[in-house]
Amino acid sequence: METVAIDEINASESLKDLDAIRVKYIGKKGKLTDISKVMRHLSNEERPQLGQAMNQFKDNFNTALEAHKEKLEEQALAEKLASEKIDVTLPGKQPLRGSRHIITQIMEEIEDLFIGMGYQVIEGPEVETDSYNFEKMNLPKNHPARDMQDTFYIDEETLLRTHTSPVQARTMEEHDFEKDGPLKMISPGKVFRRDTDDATHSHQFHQIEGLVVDKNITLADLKGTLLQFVQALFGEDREIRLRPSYFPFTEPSVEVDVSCFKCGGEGCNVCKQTGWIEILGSGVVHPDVLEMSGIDSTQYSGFAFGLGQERVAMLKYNIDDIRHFYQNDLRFLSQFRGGDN
Ligand code: FA5
Repeated sequence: METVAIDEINASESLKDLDAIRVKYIGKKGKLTDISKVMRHLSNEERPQLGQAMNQFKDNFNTALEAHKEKLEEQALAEKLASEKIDVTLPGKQPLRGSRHIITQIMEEIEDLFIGMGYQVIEGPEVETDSYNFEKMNLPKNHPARDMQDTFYIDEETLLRTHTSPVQARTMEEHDFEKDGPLKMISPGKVFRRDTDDATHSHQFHQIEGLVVDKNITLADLKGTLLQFVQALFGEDREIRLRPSYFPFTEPSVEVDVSCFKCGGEGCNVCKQTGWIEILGSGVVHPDVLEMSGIDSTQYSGFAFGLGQERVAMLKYNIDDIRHFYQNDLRFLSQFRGGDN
């Protein structure tokens, strides 16, 4: 029986078959159990001989079984490894990488520029009071110039700020010239106007406010600062032009134009044949604005400016429609990866 059993073991091709052979021979109802049943009919001399033979069989059977089981397991593992082989030379799946939005990039570029000139970056609230947004900017209630900025009101005294200029008043009120020295700050952020959306207007957009207050600050300081800013952002060969304008919070007020980046001033379709493109509003801070924020206008003077970030980005990258910035179309956004490549 032993030879037959061991042949069966060695011929079996799976762990399942092997287990069936084990049950058949040494299982509870197996052949060995059958043989042991004859034990009681044997003589006292024969019984130990049979017992010994059965133990011998069991030992040899188990040894053969274990050895074959190990072989089958090794085979199964080898087959599994072969079928699951990974080809590491296959190109991997490229994960989609995001980058900062173009408006954020422009904002950070402008912030870096002004930080380099010694300015602080200060943020203000987007939900603002009528007092900071208008009154402290020299626009009392019912002043006709309020119509220049159509407004989202929350209640009579609360609104979504229409420009970043209220941060001027907030900063001036807190500023202590004795302790802090000259005031030099920029303030980037979201602003809101009840404007109809078109290619150059959005009801929500971004501005950067700039404010410098100290003794003897003049329009010449404004011009020098903005020339440096424009040349750093648009190129060394850019020039600026100041045009008279009106803002209730600056006197005099000026619109600032930059020489056209496409034609260099000769006139083309981008600058509408004028050679110049408008980029921001600015001026010398109105003495009443200084006084309303607790600054003595007989001793101190200042300049301020406010530029639209979308407009700057449109000019810098020749983008024809402001709505591209907000539509989250990756075909547009992925063209401006900046330092995020
Ligand atoms: C102002 O908002 C003034 N607070 C700027 C200022 C600050 C003047 C300090 C003097 C001193 P204005 O309404 O012109 O000004 O807006 C400034 C810039 O915001 C514009 O030049 C333009 O670039 C941008 N802008 C205005 N309205 C929109 C709009 N609806 N969508 C996109 N950009 C706009």
